[in-house]
Amino acid sequence: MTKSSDENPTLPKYLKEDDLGQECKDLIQTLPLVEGWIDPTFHEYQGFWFAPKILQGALSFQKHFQAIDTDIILVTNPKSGTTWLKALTFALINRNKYPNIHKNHPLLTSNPHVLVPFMEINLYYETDIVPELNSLSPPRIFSTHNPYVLLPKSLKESNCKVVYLCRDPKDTFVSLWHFSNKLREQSRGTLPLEEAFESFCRGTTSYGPFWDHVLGYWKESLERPEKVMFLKYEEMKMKPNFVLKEIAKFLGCPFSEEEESNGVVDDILHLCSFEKLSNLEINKNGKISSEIENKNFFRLGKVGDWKNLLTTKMVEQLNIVVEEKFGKHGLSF
Ligand code: PAP
Repeated sequence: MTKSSDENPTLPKYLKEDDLGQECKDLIQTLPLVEGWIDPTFHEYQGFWFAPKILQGALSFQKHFQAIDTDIILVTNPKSGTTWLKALTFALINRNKYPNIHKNHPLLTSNPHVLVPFMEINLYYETDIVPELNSLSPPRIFSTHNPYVLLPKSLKESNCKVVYLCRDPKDTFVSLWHFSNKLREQSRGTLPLEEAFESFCRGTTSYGPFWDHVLGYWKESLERPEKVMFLKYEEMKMKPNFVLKEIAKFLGCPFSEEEESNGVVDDILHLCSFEKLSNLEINKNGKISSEIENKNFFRLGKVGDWKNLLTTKMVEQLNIVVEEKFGKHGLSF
C-alpha cells in the first residue's frame, strides 16, 4: 500500500489529505480498504469506494444539503461526460441571461467545473464547513458523482430534477485510466493498464462499482421518470440536437419554435462542443481549485477509443461483466 501523500509539500492540492476531519479519520479506520488509483487508498462505504476526502465531502453533502424544488442536480460516474453535461446545462438554463453567446458568455472564460460545482468535491469538501447556498438564485445547478444511495434525503424527496449521464464502460475505463495517469505523474507514475483494468472489473474505482452506480440511477429513472432523466454519452454524441431539446423539456424550459429557428440550439451545442471548449485559453492553461489542470478534462472526446487500447481478451472480459450486471435490467451500450 502506498504511503499517505501528506508529507510532500510540493504535491498539488488534489493529492493532499491533511485537512481530513477526526470523524472521517475514525470512520475510515473501520472500513475495508484497497489501493486507490490517484489517492493512495479507497475505502468502501455502503457498497461504494471512495478516497478519504471524497468520502468526507460525500457524507457532509448527504447530511447538510437542503434541496429546493427548482434545483438541478447533474450526476455522473467519473469520466462519463461530466464536463460536457455541465457546459450544456449551464448554457441551456442561462440562455436568456447571456444571449450574446459568442461574446460575453461565462463558458468562454470559466471552466464548466467552476460554473457548476461538485457538491462533495467543491462545496462540502472542507471539514466542518457547510456552504451557504440559499442566496444563489434559482434554478441552482449542482453536480455530484455520489451514488444514488448516498444522495441527501431532501434531494430525493423534493421535486428537484436529476440528470444522470452514463457512458460505455469501455470508454469510461479508458478515459479514467488516462486521467488517473496524468494526475499520478507527480506521485506514483503510470498505473499499469492490466492492474487498472482488473480493478475496474472488480469495481474498485472512485465511486465504483461502475455498474452499481449506473443501476442505482437507471432504476430510479424507470420508477420516477419525471424526477431522474437517464442519458448516454454515445446518444448525445450521435444526436446532440435531439438530446439537448429533450434535456430542455425535462428541465421545464423547452426551446420555442422561434429559438429553434434562430439557431439557439445549435449555438449552445457549438459553444459546448469539445472542439470549442478545449481550444479556449482558460481550458488550455487554467486550473480548477483542486489544482487539476483544466486541459485534463479534454482528452479526445470521442466514442470508441477503447478500440485503441483494450486487448481482445479485455473486451471479452468486460463484455461478460456488462452483460451479467446490466443484461437483466434492459440496459446496454
Ligand atoms: P469528470 O467526471 O472527472 O468531471 P468527465 O468530463 O466526465 O470528467 O470526463 C472527461 C471526458 O469527457 C473525456 O473523455 P476522453 O478521455 O474519452 O476524451 C473528455 O475528452 C470528454 N469531454 C470533455 N468535454 C467534452 C465535450 N465538450 N464533448 C464531448 N466530450 C467531452
